[in-house]
Amino acid sequence: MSENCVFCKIISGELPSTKVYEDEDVLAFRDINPQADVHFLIIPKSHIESLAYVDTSHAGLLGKIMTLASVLAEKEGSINGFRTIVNTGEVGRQDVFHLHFHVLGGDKALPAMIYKRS
Ligand code: DGP
Repeated sequence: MSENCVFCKIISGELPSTKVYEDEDVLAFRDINPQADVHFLIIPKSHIESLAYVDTSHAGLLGKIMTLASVLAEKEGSINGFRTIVNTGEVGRQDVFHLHFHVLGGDKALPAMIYKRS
């Protein structure tokens, strides 16, 4: 747990979220500012700042997150595919510095690239 990290506060229950999935290692919850009809985040429960901070010891955790993406996308109603995005650091326009995998989808094709609606 990292003090002042909004996602650590969601994990601890200090801040509310609409949960999609939870186990001992990861939490998935709907994005507060959805950019598609389906938009949720999958995060590790351990505080890792970004994808730039992972190493081989995180391989199992990252594999679990990637595997969950397709299962949870379908559960959330994205039947015919989805997009995963991991914004990393300043160049990647990362806003929350707790590693998170965006999963976006729905029942219609997404734009070729994602631009923030607001
Ligand atoms: P990024 O720009 O990749 O760091 O995306 C951060 C995402 O986190 C952004 O799409 C909005 C979402 N977000 C930020 N704060 C909260 C929150 O308190 N609750 C939820 N559910 N999502 C949040």
